Amino acid sequence: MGIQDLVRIGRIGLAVGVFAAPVVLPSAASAAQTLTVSAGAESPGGDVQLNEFAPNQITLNVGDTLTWRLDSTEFHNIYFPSGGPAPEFVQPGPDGVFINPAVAMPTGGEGFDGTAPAGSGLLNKGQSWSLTFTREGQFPFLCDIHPGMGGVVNVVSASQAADTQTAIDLRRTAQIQTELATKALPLIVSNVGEQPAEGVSAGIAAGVQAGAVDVQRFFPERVSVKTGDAVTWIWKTEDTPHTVTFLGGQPAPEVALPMPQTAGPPKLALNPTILAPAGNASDWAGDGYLNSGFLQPAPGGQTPTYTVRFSTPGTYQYLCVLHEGMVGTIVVSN
Ligand SMILES: [Cu+2]
Repeated sequence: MGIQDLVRIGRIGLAVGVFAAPVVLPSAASAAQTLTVSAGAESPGGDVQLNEFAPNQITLNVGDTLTWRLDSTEFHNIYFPSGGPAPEFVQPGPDGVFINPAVAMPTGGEGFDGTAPAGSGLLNKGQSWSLTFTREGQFPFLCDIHPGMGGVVNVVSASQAADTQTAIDLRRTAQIQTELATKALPLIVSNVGEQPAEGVSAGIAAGVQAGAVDVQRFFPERVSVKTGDAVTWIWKTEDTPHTVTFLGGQPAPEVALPMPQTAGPPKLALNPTILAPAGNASDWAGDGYLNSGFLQPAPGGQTPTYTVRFSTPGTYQYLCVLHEGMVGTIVVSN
């Protein structure tokens, strides 16, 4: 989720882990060095999100520091479970659905020896997080938000060969360009839209995805129908939730709401206004807030769809409130 609002709230209300990228030391043979990798990547327009670390296998010498820089609109965290469980991103409770503080907030210190978890907290585009590796070993890490997004830091003794920034940059560029060319482009080109169901005039794919490659678009983006026609959106991704939201002149709702606690930092609740369906989709007159709610199947559940019948001529913009720039237009004419 490119939830700028959430992280903005986090920066105001919480100490979300933000560290300035350390200065890269001159590459003297035995001096500890700082190397930088990407957490997340994206197409130039940002509509294709690559939910992966680039590169995701890094070899360091003991004492070296690795910096992860957020290079995507989608937010991520970096978490070293150190043999323990990976925390869930969201936690449903009796009073709402909350972002897990173990994901949202930094965990551990600046040095890491693999004996306890370490985590960055939520990072937004341009932010970075660094960890200095003080012991040899193989240390797996992951993003708690995106299933399958992970990597390994391999820490070797000072006398063994380790990565250089030049080698990392070459691997990063090759990885990102390969993903965009061989996965994202075919996904986009092959998605010509969805067949409408019976009684429906147009079908629209709400996002398409192949593993780490997440295309955050509606296909087709612009659809023309007649008054009284219905349009169905079909959730086409593998795990990314989307919404179909007509704002009806209102500002886009915040994705996460800080809920003050009697002690400690506020809890971040997912806004019920975006989680739940709202408005009369079976006969929408083109005004007022109309929302699908989260389009994302329960495990093993059916593919979600959302159908709106349009009763009033007009040109209606809609968006996914979770993904910046994911927009579409429905033109309704007599
Ligand atoms: Cu979306």
